[in-house]
Amino acid sequence: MSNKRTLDSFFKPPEAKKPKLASTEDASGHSTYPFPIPQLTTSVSEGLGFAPANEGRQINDQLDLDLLYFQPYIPKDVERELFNFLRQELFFYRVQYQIKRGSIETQINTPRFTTVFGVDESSYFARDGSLLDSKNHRPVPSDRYKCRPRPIPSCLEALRKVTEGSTGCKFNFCLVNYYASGNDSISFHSDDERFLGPDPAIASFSLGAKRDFLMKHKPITRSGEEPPAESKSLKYPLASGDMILMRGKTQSNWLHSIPKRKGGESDRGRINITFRKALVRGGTENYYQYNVGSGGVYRWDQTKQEMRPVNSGVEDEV
Ligand SMILES: O=C(O)CCC(=O)C(=O)O
Repeated sequence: MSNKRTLDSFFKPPEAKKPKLASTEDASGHSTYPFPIPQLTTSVSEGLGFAPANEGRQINDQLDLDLLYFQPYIPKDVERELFNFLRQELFFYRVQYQIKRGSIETQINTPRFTTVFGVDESSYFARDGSLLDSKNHRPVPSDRYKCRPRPIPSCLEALRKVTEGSTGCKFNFCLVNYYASGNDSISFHSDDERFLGPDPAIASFSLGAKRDFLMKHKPITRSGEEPPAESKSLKYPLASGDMILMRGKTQSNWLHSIPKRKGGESDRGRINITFRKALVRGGTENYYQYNVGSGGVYRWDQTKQEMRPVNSGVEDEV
């Protein structure tokens, strides 16, 4: 079709422009990013200004449990656009790592897409993106980290700031999971690593498909006895826009998971964003090892409606 405007089109009022998901002119790049990440659209960043959309409900009626549950946190007219934006614009990884059980080494394939941004308290990013020492404000020596820490991009930084404001907690890390289908999952674990300090607060956001979030108390004794009957297992069907703040004794006493699910809306994809605060370098190394790793980059392909490897040299036959 020619680009020339016909007489007809000349007199027709211009069609309403499709809302752009992102403006690439405003992309925030960094030397550690595989590709630049655009800024949020004005409508999303303005919409986040109304978050939290609801007050958090305190859940502390079980032994050692301390949750604040926002249903939702992200306003309804914003969550869908934010989900589409993050799925389309972030880079993801499918991390593989080895574990040793006794003398046997096993390769673990992480059953979801992951990515991570941030750095522990010993360092911080200057406005120009350079990494500085928190004490002397000088550039961090190149051997401080084996990994290459990445600054939180502006699109997630906006949410981090709002979350800090509404929870009174401080965060320097942002981990993102993408569960492409009901086959993607995270098994029972707790975020109780020493590098998070005692009683860490973790703000966990859900966007996209509804998925069950399960919680159960850790066995109470060393012999692995069941916890007392009053601490029953919990199930929260997390919906798009919801946020659960886990705090207090929760991580040291409870396990959580997103189990695999067949059917339902799981195959529409779900994004989980967690904000955390790592105190020491070991936290930075750990988070980059398990959420970026050493494999290839994936990016959302809007035409194929799936995550595809970037520049892998592999293409589908057409
Ligand atoms: O996807 C979720 O809601 C949970 C994520 C999680 O447990 C984690 O990243 O440690």
